[in-house]
Amino acid sequence: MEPDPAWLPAAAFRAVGSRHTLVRGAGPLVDTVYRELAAACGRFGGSVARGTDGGPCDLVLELGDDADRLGDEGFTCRREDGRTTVSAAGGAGLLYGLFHVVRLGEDAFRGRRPRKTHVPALALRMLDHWDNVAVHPVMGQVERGYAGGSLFWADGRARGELERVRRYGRLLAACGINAVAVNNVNVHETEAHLLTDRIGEVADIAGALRPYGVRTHLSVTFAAPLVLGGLPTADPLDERVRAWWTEATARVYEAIPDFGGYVVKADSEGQPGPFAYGRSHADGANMLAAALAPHGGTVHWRAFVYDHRQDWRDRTTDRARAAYDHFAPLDGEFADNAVLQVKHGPMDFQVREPVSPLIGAMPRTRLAVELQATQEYTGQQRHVCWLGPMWSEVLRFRPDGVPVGGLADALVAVSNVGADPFWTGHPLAQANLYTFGRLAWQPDADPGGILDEWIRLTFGPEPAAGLRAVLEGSWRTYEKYTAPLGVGFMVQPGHHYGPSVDGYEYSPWGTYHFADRDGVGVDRSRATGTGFAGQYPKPWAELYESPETCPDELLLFFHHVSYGHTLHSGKTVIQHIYDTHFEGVEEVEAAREVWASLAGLVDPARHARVAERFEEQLRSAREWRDQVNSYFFRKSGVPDAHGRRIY
Ligand code: BDP
Repeated sequence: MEPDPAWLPAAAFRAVGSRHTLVRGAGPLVDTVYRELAAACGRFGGSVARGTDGGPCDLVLELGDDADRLGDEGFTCRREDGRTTVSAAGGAGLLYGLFHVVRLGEDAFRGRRPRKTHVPALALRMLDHWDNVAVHPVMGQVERGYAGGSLFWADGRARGELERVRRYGRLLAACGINAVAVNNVNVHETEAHLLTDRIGEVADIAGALRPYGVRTHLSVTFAAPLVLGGLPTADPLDERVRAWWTEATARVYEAIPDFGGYVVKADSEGQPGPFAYGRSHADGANMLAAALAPHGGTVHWRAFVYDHRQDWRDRTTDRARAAYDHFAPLDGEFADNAVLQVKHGPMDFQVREPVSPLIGAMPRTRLAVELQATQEYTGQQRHVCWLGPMWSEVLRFRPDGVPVGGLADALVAVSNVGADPFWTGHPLAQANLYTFGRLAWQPDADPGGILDEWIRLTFGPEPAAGLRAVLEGSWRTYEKYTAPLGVGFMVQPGHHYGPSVDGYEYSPWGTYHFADRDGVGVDRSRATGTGFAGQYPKPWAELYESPETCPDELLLFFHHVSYGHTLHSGKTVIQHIYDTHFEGVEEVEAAREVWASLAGLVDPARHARVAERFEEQLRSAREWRDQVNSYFFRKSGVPDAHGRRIY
């Protein structure tokens, strides 16, 4: 089956493809711009010329000289005297400018447009693929992947479908993403070799992504000097180890001159790291940073470090504290080309978490904020769950005056893409990828506007209202029928799909809700709990400290309260749980109806795939509702005020 063109169908190019265009400038990405236009003109009857010839034309795309202001990726767009002009200082900027005009469609060619400057707020807008090269016995080809196999790898080898990879790069460029890490952060034996003897396979992928301005990064194992180099140690302060990394990195750059750098998960969930040698995470990161620095590369060092073998009987150990406790004391110790990559929440990509207090706590450290586009905990691409509003809340959150989107150097998402013909399994999950790219470009953008943009580009105008109705509130709907009020988890252990009310309650993972006959939630206050609330600066520390001021949606993340506790909404906790779970299912039913009504307005294959997924979503939502409601009814003994059936 021909892969679905996603948000860049040929039709989106109608406006530019039917115009007369002039492309001025040289370089590989300018060539890409020209090729895109030539293909569009071939389809829609316009023409495209290259060079300085200023003959009659409607659209000019040119390399100008405003490098200081625009950087390599920015561009300006204006329209005067019947001509639309995009100017950029670099080829990447010109390509982004072209996609900007494509997004504007006919509007790009109407009336006057004052010159407007577009520059990405974040320099690095990156996807991390948790793709295994060899099929992992538990995690499969793609860890937490819900879109078929990997685009890059199959059964221990490069998949070799470079044309598909090229098309992927094109999609990414069209929403502003400029970097991809091509293998899993859990680096198993086979994957480790990508760094050395198998770097050629990575170079092929890099070659396919390069024409669209997407740089390639690699996840590496901290133990590489042991595993690949035959050294007796991986101690970051050992000269042999440092020399090994210097050498290995130089060879990577011989194969991939514009290689982006390394991603490292160290001392986390069983991955090796500097702790084994009594060294700090700054020591570890800086060793790799030193190897990368001469080549202009960056190390992304993940802050997801916590004890995954904790004693559930010990109520004082709090996983939420771990990233801050480990890393905040190291502020100022990381090299300039080391970026600390922090998950947006303190736990692990739950449907609702506060923003990680580590974000904002390290002003002298470069920061990447990590989101999860792959829907591990948000319905695994069988449920519709558009994450734009959640991500926007994170990016607008101000730990200490400056919003997260302004503190970060990079925005990273765990990719939700695979070899599936619809790219993301659930065709509507593409909206998450698109929204991620656009928010990374402009973190304060209105997510609703981005959603509309994606819908219009992907589906055209007719089904737009229905699609908006289906997607807009889908994250809150998902939240309603799953774990309540920020308490998190309650999922099936291991694969994390579907409810399991006590699945993680007596496990070593540090993910507890502490429900008993009297109440539910985790006391993370300073006064009586784990002290996590105290990791925030004012006013957040105070706001979260008290159940009276803590926002409802995070109440059970920060506090253990009785079922009769009254929320700001005026409802008791237990009645809120019942009401939201009934509502959530009703909202899925309603969305399914809306989707059904779009048959005929959406191409049949895509319509059928989504319709089929809605059946599963509804089944699963009912299961969540029944198990969560029954669980809390049995714990609390409090009946539903509306007398609805609880099992
Ligand atoms: C968790 C996933 C696990 C990842 C880990 C990570 O369950 O598969 O390896 O995050 O981010 O959410 O490293």
